[in-house]
Amino acid sequence: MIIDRADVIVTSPDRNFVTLKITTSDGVTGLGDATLNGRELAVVAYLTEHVVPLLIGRDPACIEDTWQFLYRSAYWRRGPVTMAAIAAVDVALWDIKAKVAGLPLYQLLGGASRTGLLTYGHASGKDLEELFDSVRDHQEQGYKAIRVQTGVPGLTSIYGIASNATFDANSGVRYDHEPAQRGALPNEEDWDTRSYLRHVPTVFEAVRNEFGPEIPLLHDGHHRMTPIQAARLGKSLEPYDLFWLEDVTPAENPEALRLVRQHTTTPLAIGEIFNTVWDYQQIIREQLIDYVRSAVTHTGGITHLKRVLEYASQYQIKSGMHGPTDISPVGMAAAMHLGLAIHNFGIQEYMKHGARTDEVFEQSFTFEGGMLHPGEKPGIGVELNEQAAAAHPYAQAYLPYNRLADGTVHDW
Ligand code: GCO
Ligand code: MG
Repeated sequence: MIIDRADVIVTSPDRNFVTLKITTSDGVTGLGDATLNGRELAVVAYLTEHVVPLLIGRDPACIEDTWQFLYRSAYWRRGPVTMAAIAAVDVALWDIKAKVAGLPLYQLLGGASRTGLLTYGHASGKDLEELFDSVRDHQEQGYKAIRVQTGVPGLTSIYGIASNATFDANSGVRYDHEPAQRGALPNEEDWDTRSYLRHVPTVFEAVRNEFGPEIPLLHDGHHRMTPIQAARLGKSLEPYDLFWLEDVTPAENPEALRLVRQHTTTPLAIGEIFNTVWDYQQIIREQLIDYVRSAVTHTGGITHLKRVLEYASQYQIKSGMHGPTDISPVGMAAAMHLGLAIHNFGIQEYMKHGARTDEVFEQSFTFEGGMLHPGEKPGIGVELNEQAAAAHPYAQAYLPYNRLADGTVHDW
C-alpha cells in the first residue's frame, strides 16, 4: 500500500478550516487538521507546494519515519506553519493506520486510561449578570469545569467575551467566542493591564460566592502581563482556587514563569502557541508549569505531542490540550484519542462548533455529562463531507490586535 494522493481542502462553514486528506492505493483515506487561525493559506501553500509532492508513493504505515523525514529534510525547522503542516500529515497517517487495523485510534496509542475526558467550556460576560447567565448556561450543557472571562470597566472590547446575542457567522459578526473576524483587516481592541488586574479578582470572588467552592474555574491571561504583573494576578487569585491560570506572560520568554512561580501557588498553564518539545524543555525541567496547552494540530501531530506529554509526565505535569473553535473537529478528535490514552491527562478544552461545521465534518465523538469521548469508530472517527465543504469557500479572517490608550500596540 502506498500513498496515492493527498488533497488540501479549505472550507469556511462557520470559520476557516484547512484539512489534509491522504488517500492510499487501497482506497483508505485519512484526515489531518492544519488550521492556523488567521494564517490559514500559509499552511495551505506549505502543504501543497512542498509536502504533498513528497508524500506520493510513500508507505503510509511509516508514521515516525515520515515525521522525521518531513521535519529534518526541510532543514528549516519548527514554527507554527511547518508544525501545523507536519501535524496534518501525522494525524492523517494515524487515521489510516487505525482504520486499516479496524480500531479506534486510542487503542493503538495504548488503550483507554479513563472512561472519558473532563472538559471545560468558556463562560464569559461583559458584566457579572451576563457572566453568571453564561456560567449557568454552561452548567446546563453539562460542563463540569468552566473558564471565566470578563469585561473590564473602561475597556470596550476584550478577548474572550462571547457575542452569542448577535451570532451570525456570515455577516462578519463573531462566531460565538471565536475571536477571528471575517474581513480584510484585523479588528482593533483596547487594553489596560492595571484596570484588568484590579477587576479580575473581584469577578472571581463574585463567581465563587454565587457558584460555590466545588466547580473547577479557569482563566486565560492571553499573554498580556509582565512577569511581576502576572505574579500579582496569580497571588490575588489564590483565594478563589483556580484550576489553572493560563498564558500569563508572552510565550517567547519561558524564564518569565520563574518569577511568577516564586510568588504564587495558582497552577499555571501555557503552550497553545508553542509547537515543539523544545519550546517546553526549560519550563518542564524546571517545573514552572502545571499544564501543557499544546494542540495536536499545532504541535506536530500525535507523534510529537505524545513525546511532549511523556516528558511532562516525569514532572507530574498534565495535559490541557487547546480546543478552541479554530481547532477543527478533525483536530479535536485527534486530541481526544491522545487524551484518552495517556496517563497524565488533565483536562480538555472544548468549544462547540456551529451547525454548518458539524455538517461538513461528520463526527463520532460524544459530549455527555461534561465528558468527551472519541467514540469507537475505526480511525479518528471524523469524515469530511466534501460536497458540504465545497459550499463554503475560504473567507479572509483575522484575529484582532490590541492598542493601549496612547496608541501603543500591545500583546493580544
Ligand atoms: C484558548 C485560546 C484561544 C485563542 C485562539 C487564537 O485558550 O482557547 O486562547 O481563544 O485565542 O485559539 O486562534
Ligand atoms: Mg488560551
